Amino acid sequence: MNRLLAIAAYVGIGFGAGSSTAQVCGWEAVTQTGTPGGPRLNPRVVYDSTASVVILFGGGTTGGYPAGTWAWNGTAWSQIPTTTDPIARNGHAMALRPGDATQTILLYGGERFGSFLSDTWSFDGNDWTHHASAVGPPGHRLADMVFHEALGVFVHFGGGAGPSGNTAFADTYHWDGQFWNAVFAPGPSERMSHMMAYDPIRQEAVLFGGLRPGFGNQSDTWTYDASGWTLKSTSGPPPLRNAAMDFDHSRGTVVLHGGRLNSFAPNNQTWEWNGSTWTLVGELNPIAREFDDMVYDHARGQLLLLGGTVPGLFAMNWSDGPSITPVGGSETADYPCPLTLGISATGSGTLSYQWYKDNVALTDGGAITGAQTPTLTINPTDALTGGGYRCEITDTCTTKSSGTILVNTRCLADVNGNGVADPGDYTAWINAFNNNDSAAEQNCDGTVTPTDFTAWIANFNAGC
Ligand SMILES: [Ca+2]
Ligand SMILES: [Ca+2]
Repeated sequence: MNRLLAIAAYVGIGFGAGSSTAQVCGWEAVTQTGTPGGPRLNPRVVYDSTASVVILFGGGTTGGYPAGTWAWNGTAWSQIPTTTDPIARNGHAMALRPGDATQTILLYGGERFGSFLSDTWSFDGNDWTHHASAVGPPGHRLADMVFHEALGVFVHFGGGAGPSGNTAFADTYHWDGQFWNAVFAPGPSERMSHMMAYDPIRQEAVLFGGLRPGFGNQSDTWTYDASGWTLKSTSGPPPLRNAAMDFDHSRGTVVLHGGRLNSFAPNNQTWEWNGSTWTLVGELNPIAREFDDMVYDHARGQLLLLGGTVPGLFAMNWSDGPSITPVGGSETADYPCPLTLGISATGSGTLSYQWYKDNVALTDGGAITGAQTPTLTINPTDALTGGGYRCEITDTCTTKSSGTILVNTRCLADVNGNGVADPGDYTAWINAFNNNDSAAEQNCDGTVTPTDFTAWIANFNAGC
């Protein structure tokens, strides 16, 4: 009999906000073609919702400052054929105002060969415009900026400048589309290399950490809305600068990765902010990195990480391993008829399977086929077929086991069900046949016909 288990059950993704260290697959390398894939320190990326591409500008390499405005479409990078680009730089502030009619990417400041820039540019998806008369914030490099959807303005905070480059500022500026406006908003201390993201659910900008010259890295979390800055937390990630942070629209949380610790070592942690508390997602080696940037790619539904001290483009995989159906159950093997146990699973990448009986791994051979596939078949079954069966499924994240499927056995020759093959089974078979009772079925074809009598004799001779 071909029996696929029909227990409707589902193993969901098993963590939620506020839990302890969540198990996730982590950052997975994305195959990319095009040139901007190499290491770039302090590049800036934003998501262009009109063209459904990620826009990259700037970043430093050992060879200097790669030029051009680049678009990522999910598989390849291509340079946008602009007529004018801002001069190539790194450590600039860049953010995007979404909306088909209003979309603008705003760029301010940065650094190039030790010079601090204070020019303001906007990009409409096709070309850049230099706002030559705009007088920008005093923090020229390693500031951060978001578009604050609730306030309808770009919000720029902090940054460094000065002769040594290590004079930091605590200034909040709004860009209204034409001018920079200083805002009196007491809040975070002066700093640079901090991280900002906009949280559209809680309608606030989020700021974390950064370097306060003379005081080291900070670990405070602030939010910014119409009432100004609010200190939300002083616990969570360690004191950090140069990390990457953005809002993950698939999770509804702000995600932070990497950065430089006070020890100067790169950080390998990923953290998640739910509006009130930070949760350590995991220490996701081997990509401890700093000077990277992060963006949510709406078209692909992925949080992307790129740039920094490690080459490559990475996407966050929040999975905690395969989902398996069913989670368990019970089954009866009418021996010697075949038994089929089926399992289905979804997960990341190519799945591999391994069936176990009573926690001993099964291999193909003899009566067993499919021991490393979703479907295990035992043909023929016998009195020893009974036991606890389960299947382990491995995806790119981890290995998980199905629940145990308890297999009981029943001897087909024992038609009268008294536990032994005895002469009474002959009479019982005749009665079952005359009544078209399924107990008369002996040759595993699922129907009761006269040929089942020959099969019953064979089954009887094989014994129970
Ligand atoms: Ca019997
Ligand atoms: Ca039959």
